Amino acid sequence: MPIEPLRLQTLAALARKVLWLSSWTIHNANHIRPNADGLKVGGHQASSASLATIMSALYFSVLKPEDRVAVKPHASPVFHAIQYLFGHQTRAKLENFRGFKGAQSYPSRTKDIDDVDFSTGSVGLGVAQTLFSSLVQDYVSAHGWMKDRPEGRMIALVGDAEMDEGNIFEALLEGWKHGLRNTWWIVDYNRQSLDAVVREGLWEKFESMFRNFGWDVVIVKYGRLMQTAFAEPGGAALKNWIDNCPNQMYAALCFQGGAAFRKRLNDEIGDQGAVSRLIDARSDDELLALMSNLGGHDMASMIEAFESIDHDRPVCFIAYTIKGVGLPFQGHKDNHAGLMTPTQMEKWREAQHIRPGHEWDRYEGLTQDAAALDAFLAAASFNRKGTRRLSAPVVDVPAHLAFKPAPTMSTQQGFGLVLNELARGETELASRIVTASPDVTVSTNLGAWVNRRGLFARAEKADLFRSEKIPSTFNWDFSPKGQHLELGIAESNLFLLMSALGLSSSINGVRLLPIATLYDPFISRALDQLNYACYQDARFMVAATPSGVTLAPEGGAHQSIATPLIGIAQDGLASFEPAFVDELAVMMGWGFAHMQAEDGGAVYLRLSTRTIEQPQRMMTPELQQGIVDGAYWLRKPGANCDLVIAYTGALAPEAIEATGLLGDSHRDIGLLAITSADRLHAGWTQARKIRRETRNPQHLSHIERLLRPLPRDSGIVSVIDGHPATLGWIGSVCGHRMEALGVEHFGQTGTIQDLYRHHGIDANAIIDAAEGLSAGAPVLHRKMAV
Ligand SMILES: Cc1ncc(C[n+]2csc(CCOP(=O)(O)OP(=O)(O)O)c2C)c(N)n1
Ligand SMILES: [Mg+2]
Repeated sequence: MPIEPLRLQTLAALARKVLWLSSWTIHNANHIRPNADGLKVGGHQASSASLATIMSALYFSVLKPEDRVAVKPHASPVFHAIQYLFGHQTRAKLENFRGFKGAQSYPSRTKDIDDVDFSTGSVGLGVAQTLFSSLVQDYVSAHGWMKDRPEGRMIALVGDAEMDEGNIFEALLEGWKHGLRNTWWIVDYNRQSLDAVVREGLWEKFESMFRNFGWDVVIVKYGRLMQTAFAEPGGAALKNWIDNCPNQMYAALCFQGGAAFRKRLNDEIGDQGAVSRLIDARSDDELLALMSNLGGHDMASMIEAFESIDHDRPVCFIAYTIKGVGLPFQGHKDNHAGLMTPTQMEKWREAQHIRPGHEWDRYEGLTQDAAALDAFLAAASFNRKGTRRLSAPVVDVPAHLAFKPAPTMSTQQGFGLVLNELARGETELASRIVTASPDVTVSTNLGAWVNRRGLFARAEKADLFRSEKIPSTFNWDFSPKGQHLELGIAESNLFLLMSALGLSSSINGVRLLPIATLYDPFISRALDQLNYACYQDARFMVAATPSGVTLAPEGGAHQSIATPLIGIAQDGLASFEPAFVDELAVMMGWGFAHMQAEDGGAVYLRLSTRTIEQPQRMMTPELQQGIVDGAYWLRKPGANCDLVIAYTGALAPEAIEATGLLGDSHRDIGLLAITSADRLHAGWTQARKIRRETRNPQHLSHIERLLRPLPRDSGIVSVIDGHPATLGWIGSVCGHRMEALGVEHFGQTGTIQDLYRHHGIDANAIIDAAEGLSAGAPVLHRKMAV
């Protein structure tokens, strides 16, 4: 259907305004803001410019309230400019772009005020996030929770070089497996990256790849000016020249301008009668306007492309653009961080009919009537439902999560038992849990949960082994009611899926409680994805198992050393490492509540396959609090304590044994169970801050309350199956001498006992360390070699 001319004109005018405002925002931050004293904050005028038209088409006309968008990081100024025109962004924030509390360099869900749907920044991740958000929408829909809310399209604006990121391809494959729908990726095909001009013919690779995965591909190459010229006599020759012009050359000519285009065209096709007339009929400016009228800069072509989609299959739009279009450095290969000089800006300002001092005026320089523009923006379907952030009620979490106890267990096993118990019940909590695992569902003990709750797929699919009556431990039927999402091995997809599931209450208005399981060492494989999920404030639980060198039989390649430090350092992630299953049950219960709390976050449980003896004890409120706060006395020291052994996780038996053996030579030993180095450390930092701010010396953190009563000369030996620095800071809390044991090298295979001895984290190593710290009597007992 032809696009109504007035609508088209208005949209084109708004797109010009968006280009102006985004460039001005960057210019202001670099050249005008009072603190811009020679320190250029940059801002990517070129990278932004290439999306001004496409994004204006989307936001001002195409998007519906239920659609969600991930904007290419460097198009942030365009996004903010659009929201400014809508009235969702303030001038003060734009004037403070990239400044403290100003509009963010890259759109941020948590830091920006203008309703960013998905944060971006680390390229590739926002793109895949849209794919997983679409799968989550399908999940919510299949479970009957959408009510009468229409399904939205999950849309990514993608840089062409961004497509180099492998995580996008991993996601594509997963999307295909799950019958992806309602996903649009719009590639800003400006044929430039940060450093370079992209390879020739890249679009062909994109096209065949997307089609291969069942996507529709829409290539928007030529704008209306071009299409009109192609219809003129000689137009076919011009089109042929454009199609064959190498990317570098086209970019260089766009930079050089109309005269350069004329010379090159005349040199190459100028003797062909009709085409010469076509070229000669245009001034240099007109020729440049024609040659830079690629599809992505043509409002009519983009609207038409978007409105032509009449199905819910995923679509990849390849929109040809020029990086920096309309700006003096358009097409220059070095323009990624390019900034217009004040002189260039001044010239451009005049050309845009913008009066000095009126640069921020919303409609300055436009010929349209302000009231009509106001009405047009107010009527945009994007705004129809007001705020885009939804919410969902908090799901009740019982005070105690049950599990079937056994005298000896591993925490991994315990994790399976807690989930199995939840799966048996009919609680709201259980119905909102969604699990996923990258091909390690069985080996991370999720099997029992999946047996009871089933796998998710939009269409029913029975387990063939079961229908064929072949005995198997696992009866895995797929159905729209299933609660486990089966993923391929790629860990990247796991965390991006967690990011999507973990934002469901905000995006779909439906609370989900996602749980991921994976092998602990492979957290590093998708660390940026985990970081990204946390950055967006997605709420999920990760059970990472097995871990450390304790996974001995799994072999050296899988040993994880750094993950406890990641647990401490990762913002937005509360990390725990239980030794016993009753602790784990407390952590999981707390975790489900934390995942729903306003100021909560995601949760990481570092688990183990080591079977150890379980304590027979009551879970008192005090013990429960200690576990959640990060530590409790397994053996409380008295006033004469001269040694504390502090342990984490699977090394509990070594710590307990060493405590026993040291009993004869030490008067009074404390045994400190550390359940969360992360929360202990965070509490300590927080308490110091509060003390400084309130000048109240009484405000103590949990670790301070535990250690303060100890005599100053008692020593602390800490031990963890992970990097020793995880607990090494504890000595400085109250100034105790300390020796931190842990693992600093990996790769050696062996039995658990071999490896504990090799890495110096066994009972004897603890005893040796204690001896080194104490001035007291020599140790009488050591563990005999077996
Ligand atoms: C994971 C990651 N690596 C590197 C960067 C730095 N970086 C930002 S944009 C960019 C090039 C982007 O090129 P393209 O996607 O084509 O976008 P364009 O600027 O051309 O629009 C790079 C390397 C980043 N933001 N994220
Ligand atoms: Mg590019």
